[in-house]
Amino acid sequence: MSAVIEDIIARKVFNTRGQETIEVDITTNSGFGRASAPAGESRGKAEVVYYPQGGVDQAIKKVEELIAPEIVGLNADSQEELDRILHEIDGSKDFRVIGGNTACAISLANAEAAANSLGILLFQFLGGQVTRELPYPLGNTISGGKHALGKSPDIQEFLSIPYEAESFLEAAEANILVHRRIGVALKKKDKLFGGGRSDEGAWVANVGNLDAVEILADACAEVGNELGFECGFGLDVAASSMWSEKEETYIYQKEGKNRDSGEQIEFILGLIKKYHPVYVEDPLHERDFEGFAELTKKAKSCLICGDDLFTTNVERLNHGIKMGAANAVIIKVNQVGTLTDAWETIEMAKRNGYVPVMAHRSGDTCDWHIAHLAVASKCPIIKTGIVEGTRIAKINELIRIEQFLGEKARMAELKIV
Ligand code: 2PG
Ligand code: MG
Repeated sequence: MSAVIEDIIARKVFNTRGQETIEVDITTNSGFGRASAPAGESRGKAEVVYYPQGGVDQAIKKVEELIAPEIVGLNADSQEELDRILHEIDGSKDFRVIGGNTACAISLANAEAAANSLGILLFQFLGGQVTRELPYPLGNTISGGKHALGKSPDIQEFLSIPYEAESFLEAAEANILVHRRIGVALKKKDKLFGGGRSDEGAWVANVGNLDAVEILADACAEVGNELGFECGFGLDVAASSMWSEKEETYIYQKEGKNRDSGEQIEFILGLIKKYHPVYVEDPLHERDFEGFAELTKKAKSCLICGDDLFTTNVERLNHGIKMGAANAVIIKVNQVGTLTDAWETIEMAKRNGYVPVMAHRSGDTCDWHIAHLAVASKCPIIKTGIVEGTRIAKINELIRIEQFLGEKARMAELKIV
């Protein structure tokens, strides 16, 4: 069956933060796809530019005037060709002409339209008929850094990952239990805590970094004991947000402390040794490949993941691999623009023993496509929150995929190095 693109429509919608974002509809002669783009708050400097000058309104104009004439008539199942055309129309290195979020929404809407035209689900279209592995959910329980206001921790995310659950549903339930238990623990620790939550649905409370790590570690251990499988935890330090270029130091505002690069490495290694997290993201700022390499070498039984460090960019990942900078990489399509770009990065990661982690953005929409991308590309981890509507949209889609796969469904193989 063919899937010839007949129409493309772009519109302005809003993300969780109420910021304007772009949504795209693609109609083929036999199907339909819709996708919208998310937005980060703690962005890597090497990410593509989200919108052309003039913002979402200008991006919509570009879709109508520049992009539609080039892609109407194309076959939607030629994803790589479509993504190549988007690069060609843009002509820049960082999508500043049409906008990386414009490219992201078109690329995803097209894949969805192709799958829909063929009468299959998106993960089957991108991953093939034999795809059957579900990722482990890595979910945010306490927010800090740029994702929270007031006296919250400096570390951006305190994450739960039930990496021994036997099914996705079981893992999602475990994360919800951990999140709930942490809410109760925070009320005991912070008398003024009123149950406030961040954009990602994680708690926002007046607790220190170490208090938050302890509360998280305890909650994961307790829930793990109750459920009878290991419930690990992790951190997204988002260290670029703390790094002062001028003073060459990490500023821990909450703690009232500064740490230079060496002290930062020691601090993170100390946390790993004492609390045994299985995952640490962006422990150092985005230009410190050397620091990353030193930490990765010394850290035991812990994934060291680059987000701002790699920005899903294949060249930056290649550089990191050569240096031994990490052993996991965050994948966010809107950091690079198109599905094909993200796929290249995932493939390079896998060839080199890096764990690819499919991820949401802090400012997200109810778009659930990353659920399918994680399954299709066999990412063993998806980082997409635990509660809150735009996160639940992805979690619930994974529950549907698991049910759809029935007895064939398996949890992905995840080795914590
Ligand atoms: C991160 C993300 C998502 P943002 O740093 O991993 O949690 O945050 O989307 O703000 O970049
Ligand atoms: Mg991050």
